Amino acid sequence: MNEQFQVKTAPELWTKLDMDVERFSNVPPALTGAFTDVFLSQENRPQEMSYFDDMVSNIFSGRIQEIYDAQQEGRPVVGTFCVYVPEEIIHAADGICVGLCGGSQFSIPDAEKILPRNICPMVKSAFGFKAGRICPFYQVVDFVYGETTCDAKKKTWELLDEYVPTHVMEIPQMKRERDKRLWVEEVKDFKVVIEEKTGKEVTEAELKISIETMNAKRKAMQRLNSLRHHNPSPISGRDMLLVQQIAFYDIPERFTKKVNDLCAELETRIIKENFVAPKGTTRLMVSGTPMALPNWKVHNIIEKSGAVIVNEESCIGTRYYKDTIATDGANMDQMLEKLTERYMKIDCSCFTPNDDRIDQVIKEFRESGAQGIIDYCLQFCHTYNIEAVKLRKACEKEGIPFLAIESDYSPEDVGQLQTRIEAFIEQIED
Ligand code: BJ8
Repeated sequence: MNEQFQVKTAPELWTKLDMDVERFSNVPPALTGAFTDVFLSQENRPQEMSYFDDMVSNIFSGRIQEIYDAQQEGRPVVGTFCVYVPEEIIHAADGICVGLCGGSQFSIPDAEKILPRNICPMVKSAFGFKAGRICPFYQVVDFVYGETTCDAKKKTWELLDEYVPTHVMEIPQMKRERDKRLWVEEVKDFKVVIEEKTGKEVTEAELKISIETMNAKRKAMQRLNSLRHHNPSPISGRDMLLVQQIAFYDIPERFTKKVNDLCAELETRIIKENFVAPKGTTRLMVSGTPMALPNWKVHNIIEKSGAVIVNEESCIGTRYYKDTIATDGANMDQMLEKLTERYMKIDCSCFTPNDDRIDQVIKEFRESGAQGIIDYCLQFCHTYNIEAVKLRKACEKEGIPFLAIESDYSPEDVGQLQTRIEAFIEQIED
């Protein structure tokens, strides 16, 4: 499959978007190389993965052109950094929502000219893309919507506003009744700002359609995730991660169809006993901080060490799709309340207490048939790092093998991580 894989270029389009075209020209060949190594080196991949491979091939060209064309027709493009920002409302106002979390080392030097070095690489990578004008997604957005989840993010938005109009919504840090009321108010304000920006009032009918569209997307991802739980696995963890990353860049309806097509193929594969990893392969689950495209580092190490990843408890993973929105809201206020209820179930470590997440990790561990958990924390992410202490205790109590790792986007710790992960797999196999 895909022997000619190449990440395509679009210098004319990039020029229109005021990018640093010369510098950015280095990115497509580098991404081609990384993608070939991580994904195309795998054997017996599902045929339907070719759509997602094509999405990567077109990520800086065809997909940007689609977004650009829609923008020219009057549809505003909104960048987001967190799964707490309600995309249903953006979609209902005919806007386009794209996830802008940074998963690349490439933009970090640009960020470190301005930001302190000792903050989360995801925040630095995101900021560096805009500061250096080296990402077409950042250049095509009309404005961005940040949030007050962690300190690194909320203070970076103040600086990012100098480069691109940056709005911020307050996410509560606790889940008491008064916090829930605050969150409903924030979502209502969010709707007003989106309506002002798009020049289009969100009607009940449009919001209902949008909620159903996103529910269908999340259900397709739930279906896919439960199929991959089959033992032996019909799809690799690397391919699952890729699908979950592309969820933040694609047109929702098209993406849902392609995920369902992939599910149908996996169902056939299971019947035909056509698996990606032989029976007896060590099954691991990853939990923790999100892995934004093209952060494939840990998945690549784990699966090249001989294990298969069978679940991601992450915002680029189950936290994004485990819950859907109840559709029985009779009017706008009720619909927004149902929407906020679903969002409040996202158990980000920025909340305190956050014991629901610990329970959820254990639940997903059981459902996925994993044999151990690797908790992944981006460097300097204090909330996930500290929460790993509680998670470790809970895993010890349940007898679940547990490994906590902390990493960034640089290749420097690959050898050390590999040694620790291989030892963890051996410990499970013994
Ligand atoms: S709901 S996980 S997407 S905030 S890793 S930038 S927390 S220092 S990404 Fe997240 Fe929303 Fe929570 Fe999910 Fe800060 Fe930690 Fe970095 Fe993080």
